[in-house]
Amino acid sequence: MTNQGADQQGPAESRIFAPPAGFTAQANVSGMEAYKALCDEAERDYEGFWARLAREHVEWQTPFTRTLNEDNAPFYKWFEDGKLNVSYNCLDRNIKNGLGDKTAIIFEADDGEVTRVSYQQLHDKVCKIANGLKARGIKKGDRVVIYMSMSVEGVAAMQACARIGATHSVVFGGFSAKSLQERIIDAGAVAVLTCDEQLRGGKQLPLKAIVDEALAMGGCDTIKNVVVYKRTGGNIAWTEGRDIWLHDLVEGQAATCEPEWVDAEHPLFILYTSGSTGTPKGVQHSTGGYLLWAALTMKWSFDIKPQDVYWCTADIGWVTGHTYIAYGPTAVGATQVVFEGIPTFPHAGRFWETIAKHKVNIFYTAPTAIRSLIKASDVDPKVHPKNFDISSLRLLGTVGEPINPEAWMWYYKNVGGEKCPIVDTFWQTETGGHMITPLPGATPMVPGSCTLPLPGIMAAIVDEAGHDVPNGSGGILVVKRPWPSMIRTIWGNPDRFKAGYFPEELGGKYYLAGDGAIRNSETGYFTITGRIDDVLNVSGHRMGTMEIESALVANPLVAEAAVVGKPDETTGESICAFVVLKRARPTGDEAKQIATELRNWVGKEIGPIAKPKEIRFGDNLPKTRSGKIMRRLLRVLAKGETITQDVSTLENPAILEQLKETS
Ligand code: 6R9
Repeated sequence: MTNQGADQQGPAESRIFAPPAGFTAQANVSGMEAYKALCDEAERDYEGFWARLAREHVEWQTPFTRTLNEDNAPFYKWFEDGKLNVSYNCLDRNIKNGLGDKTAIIFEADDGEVTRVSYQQLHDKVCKIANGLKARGIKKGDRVVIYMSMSVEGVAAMQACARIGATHSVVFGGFSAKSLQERIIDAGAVAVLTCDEQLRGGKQLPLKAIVDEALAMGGCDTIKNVVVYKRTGGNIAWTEGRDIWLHDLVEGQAATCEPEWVDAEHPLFILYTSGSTGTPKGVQHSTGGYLLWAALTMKWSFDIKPQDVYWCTADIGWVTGHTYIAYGPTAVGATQVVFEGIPTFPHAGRFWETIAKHKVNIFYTAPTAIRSLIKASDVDPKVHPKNFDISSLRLLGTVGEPINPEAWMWYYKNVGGEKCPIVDTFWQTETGGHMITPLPGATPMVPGSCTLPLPGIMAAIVDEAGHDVPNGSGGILVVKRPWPSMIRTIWGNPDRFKAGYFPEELGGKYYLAGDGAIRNSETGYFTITGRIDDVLNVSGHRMGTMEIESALVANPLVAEAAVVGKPDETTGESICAFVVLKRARPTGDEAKQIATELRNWVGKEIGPIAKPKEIRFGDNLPKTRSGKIMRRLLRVLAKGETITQDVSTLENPAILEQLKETS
């Protein structure tokens, strides 16, 4: 492990922005004293702190008596003898509290059409789907893959699985048939829920056809049902007996469904994510601990209030769409916008236009989107936020990657009008919810810093032996104590879970996030300096370099490939692949043509998001005498910088010259 962190003095950013006084006055966590009081409570009585919160923010069918079980660490158990149902907590509980007629979802379709769904209507939809799934023999403990676009039905499908105790695994609609097939097999899923087609940016994109292709690849015999939500009415193939329309599945089903009361540790979902080695891993989350943190962070980080209109622009295919669309907002009875489209259709002012249209108060998006919209409004001033009435905003958030201070300042000034706090929320698929973030009514903000851990989150920075490093020195980000919403295991691979997240080198007790970080000497604020492993972050999407390399070498033309990240102004990082072919090194048009072919190949193997932006061909790759590829040097070459490092250990230094340029 190496830390490619910021300079050892700590980040140079010195601007500091206090939360607006008016915001603090009304905030759920008001002022730093309130924040510190919560942190102190957690320090004083860790289990008591979590038990109190779990009783206050979750409704239990059977109360728990044991808060944390560490007997089989790192396979921690939280609230283990408690029973509950997530969908009951997100729907019935709100209806019981008088919110039945409140809008749960404002669905903003790709073409701008709006559909409003109340809590009662969402409840009925979820129950009908749940009953329909049960009628097809799907039951508690089964795995169900959801391969759907952004829709009310997508959220309802997730909630319906939760209602019957089936464990869902949502696969992002941008993944290829092969990626879908691998996930179906790994999860041993019994059903796939999908759409005929998805609608994005005015285009109809196939989903059902990709499911058909995935299932035809073989190995998916466990799949007995493919449920299809009709979104566009486009032409699709049909397998009798296996395929069923969603509207037929729910036909005649009751609008009530007794929730399946499950143990707090019951797996609510599996979500596949990339690691530094091997195939994507199925991150398994719990029911009780996960729900607690989804609800609580809505209240703490997003300061959610009953009258708010909240909008998270993520896709349900990513963890952000799980915690901060499907579960968090519904758990707290909020009204949220669910958006089907893309930020640039029909124009790059779509986000601001939609905020104005629905009077959005809380807006949560990714730095990559902000950066691309800054660029777009430089090119076309008409799409600049100042042309839209976005004065309803009171809080902004970012997630997915570090936000550079310039983009933060633009967001703060032009979107927030210098009156909205920004919560730069650091977290991961594995953490289930926010970990390090400003509290909007408490923490003074520094652009580019995710500031301080949430109360109860024992984040720290250590060296490679697991020893604390002083503030101002970079190191490895860890969490020293288990927390309720943490990953429970990797589906079907507990050894990989233990070795990967609780490595022996760090003493086996600390959760290893996989990111480098540094704390400011004066404020103690955290700044994330990026992954310390071979994981890339392209537009906030996580991808393993190994995965892309394996996809490349699976092509019959390719002998060897090495993939590195290259800093990119808009996407944060971009993928640069160095490739050795089995035939002579191509140049000119031939190189261009093969590069296109390989890009499309990766698109088929993994999905369009994994296509390398740049491919360079060499007769070989730079290797040490023992045959190890020197990725460090490739990173320098990718950036177009001159190599200043010692290359005397290289077997073949001449190769560096050849790999300097894009073919
Ligand atoms: C929620 C999510 C996790 C990785 C994480 C880190 C990066 C996320 C960040 C951030 C700096 C932030 N990351 N939020 N880096 N500041 N506010 O994105 O989950 O897809 O699993 O990615 O994203 O590198 O390790 P996931």
